[in-house]
Formats: sequence, C-alpha cells, structure tokens
Amino acid sequence: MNEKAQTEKIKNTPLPAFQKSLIPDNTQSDLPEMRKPIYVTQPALPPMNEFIKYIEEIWENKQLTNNGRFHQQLEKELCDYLGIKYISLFSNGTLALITALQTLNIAGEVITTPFSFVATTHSLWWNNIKPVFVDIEPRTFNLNPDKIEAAITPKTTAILPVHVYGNPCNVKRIGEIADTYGLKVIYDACHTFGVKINDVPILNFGDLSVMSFHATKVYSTFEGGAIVCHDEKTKRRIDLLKNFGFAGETTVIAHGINAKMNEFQSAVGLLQLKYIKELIKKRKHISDYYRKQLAGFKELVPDALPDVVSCYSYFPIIINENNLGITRDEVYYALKQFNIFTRRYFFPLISNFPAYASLASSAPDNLPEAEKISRQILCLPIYPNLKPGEIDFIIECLLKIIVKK
Ligand code: T4K
Repeated sequence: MNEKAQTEKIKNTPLPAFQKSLIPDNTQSDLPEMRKPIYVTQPALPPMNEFIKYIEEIWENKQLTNNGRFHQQLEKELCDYLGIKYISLFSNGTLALITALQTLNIAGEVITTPFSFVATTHSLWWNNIKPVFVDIEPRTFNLNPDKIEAAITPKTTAILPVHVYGNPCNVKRIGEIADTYGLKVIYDACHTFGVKINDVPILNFGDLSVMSFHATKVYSTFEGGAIVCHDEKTKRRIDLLKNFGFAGETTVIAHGINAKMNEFQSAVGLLQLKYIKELIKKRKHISDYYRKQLAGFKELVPDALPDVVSCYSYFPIIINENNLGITRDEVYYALKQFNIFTRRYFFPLISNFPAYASLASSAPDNLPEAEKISRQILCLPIYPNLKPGEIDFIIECLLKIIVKK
C-alpha cells in the first residue's frame, strides 16, 4: 500500500477513546496541556537574562565573527568538556562534513551508510565523490564492518560511518579495515555529544569526526557544527579551509569556503555548556523511564549498549509488525492523532531518494537490514523539558495503539 493510501486507511480507522483512568493520578491536572502538540524534540534554551550579558559584550566590542573572543573560548571549553585535543567550529554540521572531506583530499569512492540524515551523503556529492552504500548492523543501526571489505574497490579512499543516535560504531573493526586498505575514516558524529566507549571519548577515533550543533541536537548553538581532529597541523588546515583558504591577509593557498561559526552562535554555545550536564541527565531520566514502562514488549526498545556513556539524543523504538500486529506507519499516524509528532528517522533511506536511487549500491538487495529497520523505526519525543505528564501521555497513547484490547 502506498503512503497516501495508508494515511487514508489510518484516518478512517477509529482509535479507541483515550482513557483518563489509565493516566497516573499525578498527571491528571496536566491533561489540557496534553492536547498541545508534542514534537520529537525541543531545544533547551539557557536563561535569556544570562544570554543578554553576552549580547551586550558583542555589541560593545563589535567583533561579530571571524575567530572572535567567544569563538576561541568555546573551542577551548569544548575541548576540555569533550576530552579532545583540537576542534574547529563551523556554521553548521553539513559544511563541516563537506570541509572534513576537503581537509583530507578525499576523492573517488567513499563507503558510507544509507541509514542517516541526507546531509551525510550530500557531503560526498558536493565533493564529487561517489557514495558506496553498505548495509547496517541490526543492534546499533550503524555501518556493518563485516560488509565493508566487499565494497572496497581501487577507487575507495575513505569510510564515512555515522554514530547513529549516538550509538558508537564498531570503531575498532573499522579502524583495522582502514589500516589494512590504507583508507581514511571520517566519523559523522552529529548525534553524539560527550559519548564515550570504555571511558574513551568517541570523538578520539578515526581521522576526523564531525559534529552538529543544530537546534534539534543535544547541544545546540541554534545552527552550528565542528570538526574534531588530533593534531595542530590538521587543525590549521581546517581553520584555513573554513575561512576561504586565507593564509594571512593577502594569500589564499586553498580552495576554501565560508563556514565559520559567528560570535552569536559561540556565545549561545558557551552558555549551553554551563547547563549541558544537567540537560543530559534529564534526557537519561526520560530514557530510563521509557525503558521501564515499555519493558514488557518484546524487541520494542533496542537494548542499551554496554560500556557506553550515552547522550540520549534520540529514543528509537522498533515496530515489528510480526510481533505487534501493527505497522510502524500505522503507529506513527495514530500518534499524530493524539498530537504526538514522532519522527521516522531515517525513512526513507538515503539510497531510496531519487537523487541516489540509481547508484548500484542503492539496490534494496544490497541493504536488507537498513531497508527493514527504516520501515520499523520510530523516534519518540525526548528532550529535557518534556514534562512527566507528557511522557506518561505518550506511553499511554503508544500502548493503547499497539496493544490489542
Ligand atoms: N549528519 C547527521 C547524522 C545528521 O543527523 C545531521 C542533521 C547532519 C549530518 C547535518 O547537520 P546540520 O547541518 O543540520 O547541522 C532535523 C535537523 O534539521 C537536522 O539538523 C538533523 N540532522 C535531522 C536528524 O533532524 P528535520 O527535518 O527533522 O527537522 P525539523 O525542522 O522537522 O525539526 C524536528 C522537530 O524539532 C520539529 O518538529 C520541532 C522541533 N524543532 C525544530 C527546530 C528546527 C524546534 O522545536 N525548534 C527548532 O528550531 O531535520
């Protein structure tokens, strides 16, 4: 059934009336609030009165962009917080991805995942690089290392995996493959902030990691991003590339672009950093609560990964029609009727977008796990200011939809 027909079918299916009695007592007073839309995410903004002080300073000293005071301070504070040596701030994650590929002179073919936000693959296209899609692992939703070697050709120069939902990729295996074949590794770390594996920051793996500080992310500078690297020389090259390729006032030595983070964004970032630990703690609390309440449903909530310090950026669930007797899209549309706007990150797969569907590696037969997961995945709302009553409401609605009564 196509999406339009499916929408119609669901629209015409009466939903069971929402039973007030199922809501725990302490949330009864929140009920009118619950009719307000609940989105998959909502930015957690720092107190405005604190931000005004930063704005006043910007107005006072007139340095608006181009490596200003706040920009420099934020790079330093992020390095300290994230446990990394070098970071270069960007105006957004997409330009950071494009520049990361330029930094290492990546060309030819790059192995990547179809299960991501489209910007991951677009960054290759903008560099005239051919994306080669490889299937994902069922547990982490990340590039499957077992499938990488078969996709390597003489034209392959790099691997571009994504730590999807902040789940660390199998960095050990990917690193070994890259070493064996002489490939570079650039991690799309746009869903991670402070994520660690075995106590090691995930950003320390690979040649480069790229972050996004978009409004929808755990840590946000409204729009923003960064490249993380491991030595000063590479940091200098990245800084040069994001500033038109200028080396000094009158010399351009590379084909750079304008991808700088401005002082306003940097100031938001400095302020956000003051609150980030508390914000991630609140996300953890919500994630734990969802897990507890949904524990009775087989395979609904993917297992938490061992040895990982998470940032709880998304809360994905798997709607397996064979287990639950209902499709993911039926659940998605039914929740919408309760004003709950979940997201199907990532559906369709990048390989199924018309812009990429004609590539040989986009064939669904080549990507069976990704094809399956993209039809089953649903990301529930998770953000620090999600109220307890709202979380209960989401759980109640979800259970009402998936439990045949
Ligand atoms: N790589 C990966 C793996 C990524 O996930 C992304 C971005 C990138 C690279 C590129 O990084 P950036 O260039 O974006 O820095 C959103 C974001 O726009 C996108 O940044 C993000 N990934 C992607 C996963 O999600 P949409 O189309 O779902 O966004 P939107 O506008 O529908 O927002 C979702 C919900 O968030 C809204 O329903 C309401 C809420 N929201 C959103 C915004 C923008 C707010 O409450 N306030 C806001 O300002 O793509």
